[in-house]
Amino acid sequence: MKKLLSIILPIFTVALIPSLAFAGDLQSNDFVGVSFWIISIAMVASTVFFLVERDRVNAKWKTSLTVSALVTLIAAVHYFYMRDVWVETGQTPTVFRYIDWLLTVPLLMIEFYFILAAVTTVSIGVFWRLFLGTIVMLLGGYLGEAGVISAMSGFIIGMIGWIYILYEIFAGEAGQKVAGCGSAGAQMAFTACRTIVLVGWAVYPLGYVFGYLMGAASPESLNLIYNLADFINKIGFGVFIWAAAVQDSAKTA
Ligand SMILES: *C/C=C(C)/C=C/C=C(C)/C=C/C1=C(C)CCCC1(C)C
Repeated sequence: MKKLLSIILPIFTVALIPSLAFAGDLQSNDFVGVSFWIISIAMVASTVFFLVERDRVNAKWKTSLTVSALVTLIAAVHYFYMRDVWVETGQTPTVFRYIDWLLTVPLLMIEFYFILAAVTTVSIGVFWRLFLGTIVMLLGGYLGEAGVISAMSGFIIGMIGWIYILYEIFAGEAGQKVAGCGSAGAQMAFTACRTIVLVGWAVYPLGYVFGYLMGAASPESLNLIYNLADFINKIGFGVFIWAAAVQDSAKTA
């Protein structure tokens, strides 16, 4: 029954999502539109992958794979809508991006907690601090882009949130716990994911600076770069966790 559900659910999703948004005007020379399309399908495929692969790993890793699947599922739905906004209006779908970030970034943050919880004892405070950093980071950015506060204040507030997250996973409780957890699989996943948060995530504040503060990047290049970044930061993130889960499960099976 569980197995059946994990197969049916993704298929249902795949069948349903395209009907929600219809990009009838996608042109063959619209590379940004095409990239929206490719990423949206990759998100759907990853969702199926993570849900099916859940059956292969030990019980303690299953929640991590579920959360990875939720991240890519939420992103898939947003990507279909974002593609439509882009194709129909040629505008950057800022609101959808921020809603997607607001839903998926806390889920990515809780992954750090689950990786640690799978192999060692760790306080839930780790998650709450990462969650707080996320809210500050995204609220600052959004208020800045929406013009509620100045673009520069929004940037500074957003950077404080991000740096706080980085501190927690590199030097705070989370960073200390992983160093001494004794599981090679968990350390591999944690280290890869925090590198993504440092390097892969840097794309977004850079986009804010060049695109929004300086007006030096076109909407085309910005969206293309954000789309590629999301591919790594959402799907790649999940794949590292999947690899660790498979490795750790094989050892303790
Ligand atoms: C899947 C989506 C992800 C991982 C989105 C991440 C977004 C950020 C890391 C955004 C960061 C920002 C700053 C650090 C400062 C300026 C404002 C933001 C929101 C662009």
